[in-house]
Amino acid sequence: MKDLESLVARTLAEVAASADLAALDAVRVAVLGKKGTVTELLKGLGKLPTAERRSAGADINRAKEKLGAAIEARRAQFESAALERELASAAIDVTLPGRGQSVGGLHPVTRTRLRIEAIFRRAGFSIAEGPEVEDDFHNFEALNIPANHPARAMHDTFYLGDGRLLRTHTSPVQIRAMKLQGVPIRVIAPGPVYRRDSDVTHSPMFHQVEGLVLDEHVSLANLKAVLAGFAEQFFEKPRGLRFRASYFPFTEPSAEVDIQCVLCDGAGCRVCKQTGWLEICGCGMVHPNVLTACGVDASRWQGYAFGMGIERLAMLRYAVTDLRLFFENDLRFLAQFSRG
Ligand code: 2NL
Repeated sequence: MKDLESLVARTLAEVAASADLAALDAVRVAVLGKKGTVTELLKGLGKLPTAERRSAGADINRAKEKLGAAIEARRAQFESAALERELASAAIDVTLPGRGQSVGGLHPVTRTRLRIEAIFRRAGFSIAEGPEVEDDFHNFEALNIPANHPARAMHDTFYLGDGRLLRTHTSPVQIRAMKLQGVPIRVIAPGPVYRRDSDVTHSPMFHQVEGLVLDEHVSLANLKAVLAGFAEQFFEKPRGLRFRASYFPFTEPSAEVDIQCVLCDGAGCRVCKQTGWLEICGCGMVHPNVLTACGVDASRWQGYAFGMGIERLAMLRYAVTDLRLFFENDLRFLAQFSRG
């Protein structure tokens, strides 16, 4: 009985000293496990004289219960301490100030593209898209720009080295539309284009919208009316237009279109360089060679095409004087656009 008392005292001390759940479990196994000291004592009861057996059994069972309870209590301590630690580490300070939220918006170039698309959709145009990586045929050959044609130099093309290239205009989208849908056709092709050109007024990637209308009786007068209507709706005011004769390999005749300055109403300012006019568009009647290359009968069908820079239109509409602002994505700039 003396041994039992000291075993209990020693074990209680060990339970109190155990540093973690694993140490505690080692104590439990050593005392109460299948081969534990207390378990062995119980097994040995049979060898005692009958007279002592009863009270010894009661003593050992009391010791066993006492130790079991002490171990259980210590285990509960460890578990609640672990829970406390976890709660403390995951604590959220709900009194901290929030990070705030701000509403995003569409990029001014996107806003401008959507505005252009809406105007032309109302005028009966459909909207076509196509690959940005193109081949020589769709970007040049079909547009009456053969190899070694001086017009190729104008385009400062990015070549991929395997015969493919980054489209220098969205005309190839219209070439594909002509081949696929045939005539009559009334389509615009907005999207990014690429040119090896980078300075204050040129970006290697910019956005263009081209338009193409082919039918049996489409004339230059129709082109003038459509462009005048577009300019009036885009700038929210009727404007004078003037056509200057120009040259593109894919149109004949060709013209560049100026609009009366939207900032000074033609009086002369910094943006129009005191001329009162702004160039907004290149255009012309589609060259018969282009029609033929797309399988369209040039003796029956004719029409016009035009091309405009979307960034240029965005600059005029929003009175932005530096093209590069559109590509820097500085939120202090972008956050200023909420007008459609
Ligand atoms: C400009 C000039 C222009 C076209 C683009 C075109 C497309 C086909 C056939 C014929 Cl499929 N022409 N596009 C025509 C004239 C001018 O763009 O200054 N763009 C910014």
